[in-house]
Amino acid sequence: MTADPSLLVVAEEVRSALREGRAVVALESSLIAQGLPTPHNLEAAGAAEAAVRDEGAVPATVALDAGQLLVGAPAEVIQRLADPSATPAKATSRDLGVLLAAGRLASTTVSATVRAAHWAGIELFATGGIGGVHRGAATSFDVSSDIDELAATRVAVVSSGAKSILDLRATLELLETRRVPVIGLGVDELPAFYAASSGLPVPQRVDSPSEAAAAIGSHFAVPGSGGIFFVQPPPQDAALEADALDGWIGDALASAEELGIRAGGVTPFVLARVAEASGGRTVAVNVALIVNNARTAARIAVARSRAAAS
Ligand code: PSU
Ligand code: MN
Repeated sequence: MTADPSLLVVAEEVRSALREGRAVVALESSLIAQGLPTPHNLEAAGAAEAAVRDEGAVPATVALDAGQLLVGAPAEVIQRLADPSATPAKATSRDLGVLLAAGRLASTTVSATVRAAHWAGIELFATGGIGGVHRGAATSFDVSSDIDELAATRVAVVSSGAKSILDLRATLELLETRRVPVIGLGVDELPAFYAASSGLPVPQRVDSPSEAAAAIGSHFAVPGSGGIFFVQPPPQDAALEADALDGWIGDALASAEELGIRAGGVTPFVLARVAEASGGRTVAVNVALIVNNARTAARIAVARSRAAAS
């Protein structure tokens, strides 16, 4: 694929890794700009990149600035994204073109990051949790564009499932409808983002990075395949109990409704409310799972580059 050099800017380190067939992991930036409060957002961004490097892969955090889609955004851009006073926009894949034209500073959600990763030639991508079907979506029609982007775009996503502020059962059903494989990493159950278990079984499971890499290879080899979605629970020592979470999430969703929060505003609002209500406990687990997912994605990317080289 030829990249338009005026729009897509892939960092030199990322470009040479891709050219040499070395492991690269794309990271999103909406969790920095909209998902986590300061200073935890910048900490999480740095720790996720460090975890990827630790495993021998190259991180590529994605963002938009000054009319360029940056794959491997420099530290200075990540710092501005983490600063609420810079008021970065939140880009989903539909917004990329318009925000590039406007020259805006913007973070990228899962959907935009998946699109950017694919454009740059990156196969692995790590996030906290994808967006999905919101509770009450039957009337609000609020379904994250993450699902359709995953269905369409050949990128492997490593996550802790979908954020538990959502309707997880409906999200799993929609992923099935959209032909996105959902694969547990050493687990048979969909995690509930902040909590380890949702009670919902996942259809497939693998037990090592090399098994995950093999699944990615075969999935991508089947004509017409889009993305592939891996899930793992948050680290055990960080996970929260489902009971307390239900209350915080219910209250946050009710406030969002009362205040008339809509569209792209919903997820950041609800995440901020549960963070407040939990006294920061949801933030701690969110950071821990982001870093853990980045590490796992890097291990899979390394296994994938080894398999390609042999
Ligand atoms: N994971 C996190 N925190 C986040 C997100 C993911 O730990 O804030 C972001 C992702 O960028 C995801 C977005 O794509 O939330 C979903 O937003 P929406 O529901 O508006 O599509
Ligand atoms: Mn939405």
